[in-house]
Amino acid sequence: MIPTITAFESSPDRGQGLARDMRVRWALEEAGLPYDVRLVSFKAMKEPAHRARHPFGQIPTYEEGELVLFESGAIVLHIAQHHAGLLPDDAKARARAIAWMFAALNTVEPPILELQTARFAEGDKPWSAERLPLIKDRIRHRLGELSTRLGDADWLDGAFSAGDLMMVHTLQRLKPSGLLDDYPNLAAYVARAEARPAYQRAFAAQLAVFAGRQLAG
Ligand code: GTB
Repeated sequence: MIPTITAFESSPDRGQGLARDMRVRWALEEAGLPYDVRLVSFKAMKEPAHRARHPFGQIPTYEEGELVLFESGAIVLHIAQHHAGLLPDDAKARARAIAWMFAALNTVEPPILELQTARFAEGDKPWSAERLPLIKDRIRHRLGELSTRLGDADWLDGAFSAGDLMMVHTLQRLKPSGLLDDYPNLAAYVARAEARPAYQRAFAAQLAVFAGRQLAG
């Protein structure tokens, strides 16, 4: 059964792969699975038909027969648990890879999201200029710890896993800030992941949505 995912009809990142459907596309490509995409507008995302799939009116969602999922982490974990290529067979290594997925979402991503909020949603507030350096320090702290753990390894725990997929997509959001540049091993880690054929296919697929809209417009 070919799953259907949802993605932005018009992604604010202009096809740079930063929206979270990219994680799901990438996981599906790593697993070698075909998928369909339903594009949704910002208006449609908040309407009952989409809210039935996603209580918070967001993307991505994942439909596979009667199963409907939301939350990119849950979707990637579901794909990884049912198909080879994203989690190790060994039970302990598998548990550690899942821990890295949670680390990406619960430990590394929150301060990165704070930076986006402070810049784009609160940039005009009088306290914004004072808050930004504090958030950047929190991000640097996490990056330093992650950089130390990664060391000169290719991936976080042995072979590439869904943990790396989630971590890399989380770190990519930092690129415009320049903060990653101070951690050459993390920048190389992101570049290594981006060179994977599955990543390239997923990136091209979401970029094609943006390019198609440009042509149509
Ligand atoms: N925790 C959820 C998950 O992991 O699936 C978060 C889902 C989420 O934030 N979805 C966003 C969304 O639907 C898109 S990915 N937003 C619309 C809304 O809430 O109304 C976040 C995102 C959006 C845009 C960019 N960008 O342009 O760079 C990057 C990331």
